[in-house]
Amino acid sequence: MQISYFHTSESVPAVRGPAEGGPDAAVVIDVLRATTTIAWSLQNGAEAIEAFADLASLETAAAAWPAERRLRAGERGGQRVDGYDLGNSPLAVTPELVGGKRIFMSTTNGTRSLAAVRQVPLLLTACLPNRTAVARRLIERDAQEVWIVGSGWEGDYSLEDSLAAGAVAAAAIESALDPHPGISCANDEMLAALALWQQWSHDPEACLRAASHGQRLARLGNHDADFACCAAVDSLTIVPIQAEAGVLRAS
Ligand code: 3SL
Repeated sequence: MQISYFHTSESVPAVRGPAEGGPDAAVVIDVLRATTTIAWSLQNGAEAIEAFADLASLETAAAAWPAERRLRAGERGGQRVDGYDLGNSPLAVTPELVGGKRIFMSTTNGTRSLAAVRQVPLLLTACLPNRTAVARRLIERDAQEVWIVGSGWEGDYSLEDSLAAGAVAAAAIESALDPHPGISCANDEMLAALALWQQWSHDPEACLRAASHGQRLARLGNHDADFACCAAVDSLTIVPIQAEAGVLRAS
């Protein structure tokens, strides 16, 4: 397995099919907070997450879904979009609220990264809570060419997504059984992310709080519970997987 890491949706190359040398698997990461919220929504019984890069397409798709079985989750600039049912906190997606519902979701950066790799045959989302479960799934599915895609912030690098990319790759290396699938880092970004994980794995929450987006969230109000939830390494075994274009289900 060869793993490459791309910091943002903007840095992802044009996707080609596996037969043309493109990836057979992609893993999208937005630690703060979209992919953590996606994992917790599915853990708590949401029927699916349907992700949109923009609010207009979200509105159209949500309007076509039965009102009693839908929730609209919208975040811009770290805050809930006015009039939406949910923002982007993993603490808000309780079983009582999301059970059986489809969540129509758009966030500033995370859902754009999902859109960038939606043609890849196996598309998963990862966060620190499910990083080992995702790594094991890649091994079980015998993924050969894996792209990990961070979300960053409006086109710029983010520390916390790179930390989690390193955490997923480290878990893949640790989980690889005999015969060893030969996991290797395919670009410098992946090697740097692994080094970042080695630096902060003893205290990932400190890394999230030090990151520029962590500081942005802290300026918006008390996000202590969000930080703790997003930093809880290996607290979930659920693996969100794209079941149809733009639709993520639990697996
Ligand atoms: O950028 C995103 O997609 C969001 O996850 C940002 S926030 O954590 O909800 O502010």
